Order: sequence, then C-alpha cells, then structure tokens
Amino acid sequence: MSEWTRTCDPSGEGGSPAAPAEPNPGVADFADKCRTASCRSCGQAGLEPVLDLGMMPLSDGFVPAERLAEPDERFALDVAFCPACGLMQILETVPPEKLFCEDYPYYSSFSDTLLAHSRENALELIEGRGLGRDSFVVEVASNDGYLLRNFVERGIEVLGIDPAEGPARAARSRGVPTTCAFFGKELARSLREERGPADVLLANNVLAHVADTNGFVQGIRTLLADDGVAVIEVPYVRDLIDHGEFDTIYHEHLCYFSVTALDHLFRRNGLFLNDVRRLSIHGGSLRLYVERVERVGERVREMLAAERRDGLDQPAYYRGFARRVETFRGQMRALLADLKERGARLAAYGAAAKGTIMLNYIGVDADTIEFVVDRNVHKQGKYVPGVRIPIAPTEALLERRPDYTLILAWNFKDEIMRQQAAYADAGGRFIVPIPQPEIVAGA
Ligand code: DWN
Repeated sequence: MSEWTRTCDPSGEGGSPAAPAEPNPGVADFADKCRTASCRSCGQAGLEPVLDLGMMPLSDGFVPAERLAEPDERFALDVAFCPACGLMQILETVPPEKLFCEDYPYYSSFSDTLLAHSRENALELIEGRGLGRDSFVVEVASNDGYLLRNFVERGIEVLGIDPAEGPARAARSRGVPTTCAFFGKELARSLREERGPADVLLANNVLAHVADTNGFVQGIRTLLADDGVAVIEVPYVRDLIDHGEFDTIYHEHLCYFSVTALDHLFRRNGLFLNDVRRLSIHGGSLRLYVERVERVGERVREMLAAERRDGLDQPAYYRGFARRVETFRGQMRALLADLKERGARLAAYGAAAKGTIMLNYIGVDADTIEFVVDRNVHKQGKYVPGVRIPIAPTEALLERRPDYTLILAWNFKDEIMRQQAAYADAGGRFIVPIPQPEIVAGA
C-alpha cells in the first residue's frame, strides 16, 4: 500500500458488517490526479498526494426519513499539498449551492463553548478598538448571529452575511441584520458603495470553505476600511496533522491552512497578516488579524520561522499522515468490535460534519452504533449520511442507556461530558476517538 493512499477494505480488521465508503480508483489514478491538479491559492500545477479518503457523502447532508430509499450523493475526498505555496487542499470542488443549501443544518449556537469563545473575541475587539455607535462591523458566514449579537447588544451597527437561509432567519430573529448571500468581490463592492467600509470584518470558519479563495480575499480587501482589521479564524493544519484530525477533512473544507500558506494568500491579494493567535477551538485553530497596511508582528514571524524549521512548507511533513489515519481506522474498528463482542451496546454523541466522515471512514453502521444524539433540533429525526444511523435528542442517552457513547464532536468533549454527567453516573462510558481512541469515565 503506498505511503499516502489507502482504499477502504470492507473486510477490514473485524467489526460489524461495514457500510464503508466506496474506494477510489487505484494509487496511480490518485497520484496522477494530484500531479495534473493546480493549487487553489497560487495556481501552481503539480500537487503532492497526501490522503485519499475514498468516495464520501456530503458531511452535513443529513438524510430525512422520507429520503432513506435514495442513495447518498458521494464525491471523491482526496487531499493534496502544494509545494509552491504550502497549502494543503482537497481536489474536488462540490458546488456551494449543494453544500450550503436552504436546509443547511449547522447552527453555531448549539455549543456553549463556542458561544463563550465568540463573546470573548467580540468584547476584546470592542474594547481594544474602541468600537461604538459610529462603527460598522460585518461578519461573513454569520450563521445564526452567535457572534454579531455581542456587538448588537452594545449598539454597534452590524451586518451578517450568510448563504444558508435557516441560520440567517434565526439571526434576524435575534435582532442581527443578515443578508442571505455568498460573499465575494461583487457583494463587497456593492456593500461598500451602499453602507461604507467595515471597521471590523469577521470571518470565522469560512475562508477554508470558498471555491474562489483569491476572490474571497479580494472581497475582504474591498470592504475593509483603510484602518480596519479583518479578524479571521481557520482550523490550523499543524493541529490537524499532529493530532490526527482526519475527520475534519470534508467537502465543505477546501483548504487546510498553515501560517505560511496564509501569508502567501493575503500578500498576493494586497493584504497583510500582521498578527496571529493559536486557539484550542475546533481541535486547534488560528485567529488571524489582517490589514491593508503592512506591520507584521513578532508572533507571525515566529510562527513562520517555526513552520520552516518543522517543515510545514514541505511535502515530507504530510507524507506519513495517511498511514497514521489507516492505523487509526484499524484501532477504532478493533475497539468497537471488541466491545460489541462482549455484548456492549454503543451509541454516539454529536451529529457533526466530522462525525459523518468518522463513521463512514471506519465503516460502522446502525448494527454497531445504534443511534447518534444531538442537541440540534434541525438534525434530530434524520440519519447520518452514508451509514444511515438515526439521530435522536440527547435525552436518549439516559432513556436507552447504551454502555458506551462515542463522542464524534470530540472538540467539545469536556462540555459534552459535563452535560452528560447523569449518564456517566448511571454507569455510561465515553469513547473519545481523537487524538487516540480512549475510553473515559466522564468529565
Ligand atoms: O467548519 C465548520 C465547523 C466549524 O462546524 C462547519 N463547516 C461545520 C461544522 O462542523 P461540525 O458539524 O463538525 O461542527 P461541531 O460544532 O463540532 O458539531 C458539533 C455537533 O454537536 C453539532 O451538531 C452540535 C452538537 N452538540 C450537541 O449536541 N451538544 C454540540 C455540543 C457542544 C453539545 O453540547
């Protein structure tokens, strides 16, 4: 088996009859596909193969009961690296209308951890930049108003932009003015003409999601005031690789950023990454402070130097990842099969996008994981795409008492285990899969 490619082997390492992702064509096709592909950021042809996750369903494509007879649309999910600008990226671009459609199910406000994290960011910006009634704050991918509401509470003029009608409607009901649209150069131009420039432009977990990466960044520059700041959060590729967070690779995430790749991207489009923070949210993220003027701070220089030292700008850093992911798959299948053989009943917590990838990649279905629980009412009653495991309210853990619960939203494991203390007190146990499969008694 080549160092970067694996195909799903349904016979696998034991475990229940799998509902595996269908394997991609062979190694040569994948390597050829990478060599003929061009980088999303710099356009350079000739990418390095990193990981082939096979044919996967759309991670947020939760299936309503009435559509169970229909097959899931699947798309190749293969990851490559650009040696010219250092960007890790997927090769397939699924049309955004398919991903962020009217019934897009992701709502940020279902996580108290994320709400607290967002509030801290907003208050720091309000105080630090002296924002007030004459300021204008724009958020791209504003979802359900989870972040902008902190500015609205202080009488600051805001505008949310989000293409998903459901979350946009929820934001408006919270008093956050929201435009339901995809952000890009054109919208940035018309907004600047109509509303003036943004003093602060927020863009959390969206830069990695857009097909026209350069156009999106040009849109940020167009809308940003000359003395404004864009505050952008993205998952950090170093955390993904170092902690084996392969399940955060899905079709919504086209790019996986290092500081090196980000620096190239912003400079190419007339912006400057002047400050950066590492965050623990979402398994490890970066908060970027980007401006129209160049005044690069020490933290950026230090992270660029550390990435050069550790080789994040070289293909070798990414090469062993596929083998580690394949080893993880064997460990998880063996653990779940062993628990099942001993008569244990298993469930999961968090109908997360990453959960779809995790369950489809390790190849377990409802014969192994009876149900998944989630607080998000828009997901309850539906089924995880591909493996078709039913999604129930979180109360089901205490009502149905599975012996073990696999935490698919492992990035919120502490919040979830605190919340489910009664289930743990009643003898329930948690399985935390990332960075290594581990059975935990509770928070
Ligand atoms: O980039 C993205 C990240 C930021 O969020 C989006 N493209 C999609 C989404 O990815 P995800 O679905 O993996 O995100 P989460 O926030 O890790 O998903 C957590 C899931 O768990 C949600 O469905 C909400 C649910 N949850 C819950 O039921 N009870 C979460 C918490 C904290 C809880 O207490």
